[in-house]
Amino acid sequence: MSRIKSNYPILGIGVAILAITAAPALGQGMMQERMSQRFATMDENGDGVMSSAEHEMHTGDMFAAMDADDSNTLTKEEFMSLSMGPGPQGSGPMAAKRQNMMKAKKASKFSAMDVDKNGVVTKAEFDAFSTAKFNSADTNSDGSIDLSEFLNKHAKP
Ligand SMILES: [Ca+2]
Ligand SMILES: [Ca+2]
Ligand SMILES: [Ca+2]
Repeated sequence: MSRIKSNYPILGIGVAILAITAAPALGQGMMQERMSQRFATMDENGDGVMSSAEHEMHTGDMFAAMDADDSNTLTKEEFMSLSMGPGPQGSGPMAAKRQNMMKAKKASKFSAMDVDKNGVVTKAEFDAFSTAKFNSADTNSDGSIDLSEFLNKHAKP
């Protein structure tokens, strides 16, 4: 029994070292894990691929969720207010920097979607953008997005 007991501290150090060296890879793995989960929720029928119909359904839901006043158009405020806030990345200067980057990215995405630059994104503009995104993610052009295509698009290191 005493032998097993004395082995524990060594095991503990080993795990600690492993945790430190694996940390950067872990962050990426967590991202992939999150994206895999997101993919699974979008794959409604669970056949392992996201069809364009499933994608449309999902983006339609997203649009409806953002369109707070049901006007069938998105203002920049509506778009920016989605999934903002502290989030899982925590607080502190690094998190704030990351949030600002995300904000800037979202703002540029909004203007990319607002093709006619009238300050609002209509459902048609949103759909056109989503379809273009779907097609660019579908690298083998089989009309659906499998997990590897999805990860390639969303979880690049
Ligand atoms: Ca599916
Ligand atoms: Ca517009
Ligand atoms: Ca595909």
